[in-house]
Amino acid sequence: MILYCATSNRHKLREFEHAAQRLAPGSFQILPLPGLGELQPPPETGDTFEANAIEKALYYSQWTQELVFADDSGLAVEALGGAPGVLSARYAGPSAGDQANNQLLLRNLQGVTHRAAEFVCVIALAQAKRLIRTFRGAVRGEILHQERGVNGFGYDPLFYHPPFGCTFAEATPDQKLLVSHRGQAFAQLIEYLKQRI
Ligand code: ITT
Repeated sequence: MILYCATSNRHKLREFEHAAQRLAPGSFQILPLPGLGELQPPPETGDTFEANAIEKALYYSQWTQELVFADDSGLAVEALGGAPGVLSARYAGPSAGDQANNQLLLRNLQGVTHRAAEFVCVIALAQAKRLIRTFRGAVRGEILHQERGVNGFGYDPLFYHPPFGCTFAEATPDQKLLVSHRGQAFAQLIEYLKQRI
């Protein structure tokens, strides 16, 4: 079964491709939505991950009759009232990269001892401008005082996962998939689709 993934983030796409191979080998083909790069992205003005995931999935599903899914995800830090949250990709500005976002997070947590945080991922599944369902995953951790590891992307080098004893950027892709917000949400999507086939 073909599943079009509507994301401009190549790291997310890679994680979904890997997840499909591991969780349902040979059953699902994860492909980037054709032509997505030429489309104007939707504004993502929602204040929840659900709202933004639905907005993206509905918007991108208008260009195909196949199933399309979109992911809205981010990091919610307790001491910052849930920030950066839905603004995770643009925390340090509209065109900020991972490095600038991570540095701003560290600055905003200077002197803060309570460093609990949660990664959240909501996947919305849609077909031809009709929402089918959403799937949510979350994983808890702590924000370190400096980056560790080179795997993953985004806030992974700062996100320490106590059961692993390392950051998500030090974990292997297989380890991250097992516990991550995206791995959990995607596993629910796969289970849902398996029941429908
Ligand atoms: P699309 O909207 O095109 O999918 P995006 O990167 O803008 O791409 P989001 O709006 O959902 O996607 O923002 C997600 C951001 O949250 C991402 O850029 C990272 O900064 C952070 N993030 C999400 N999942 C992460 C993960 O597994 N590891 C590290 N950071 C993550």
